[in-house]
Amino acid sequence: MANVEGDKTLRKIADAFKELAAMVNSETADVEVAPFSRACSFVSPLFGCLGIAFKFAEMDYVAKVGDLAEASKLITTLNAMLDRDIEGNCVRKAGSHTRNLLRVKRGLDMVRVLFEQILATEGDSLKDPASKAYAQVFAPHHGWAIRKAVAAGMYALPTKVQLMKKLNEDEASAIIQMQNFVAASGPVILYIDRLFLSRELGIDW
Ligand code: 1PW
Repeated sequence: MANVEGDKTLRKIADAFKELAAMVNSETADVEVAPFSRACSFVSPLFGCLGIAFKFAEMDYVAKVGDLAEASKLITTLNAMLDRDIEGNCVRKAGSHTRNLLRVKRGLDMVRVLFEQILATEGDSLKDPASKAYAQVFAPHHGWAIRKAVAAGMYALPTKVQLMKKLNEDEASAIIQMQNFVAASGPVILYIDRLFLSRELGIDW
């Protein structure tokens, strides 16, 4: 199955997060919802490339990024978005922007760890890299049924070579873009964690 988004998925992801990282690293960091949700939307096709078993992960991620894109029409910054939910007393409510942001952040973190693991792992199988990324980022927050479904899905992952083909990447350029995303997403993820922690909202729910 060809990647309908064309041949620039990894580059688009890496470039968008480099820009976000530059905003985060600037002294006056007040990241806006629109560029954030836009950057996150570039990650969606990647989930789609990980096999039919991750269709649910993709659907959940796409819906939550879509909610943030909607929010960006009314609310300018991520800071303001959290403050509004605090005022509305709905931070942890299902479907709140703040709760969706926390889920989307985990999706980004999982891709970050997945790329780190792919870069560090020999061989063609994605099972170990994906299992480690899931175990580190999502498993602590998922119940037994979802963990079992994800474990089953690990057997339906494409191989590394198949993934490269779907992304229309050769290995050399894919390695560079994955390294770029790992480097750029780190500060962005930390920035989001700090949005929560500075308001004592916690990030483990
Ligand atoms: C790279 C290998 C692929 C591993 C992908 C693993 C991701 C698994 C995510 C599965 C999510 C689908 C099931 C939905 C779970 C929701 O209950 C949960 N969402 C997440 C992202 O954890 C919580 O969403 P909620 O209750 O705030 O709407």
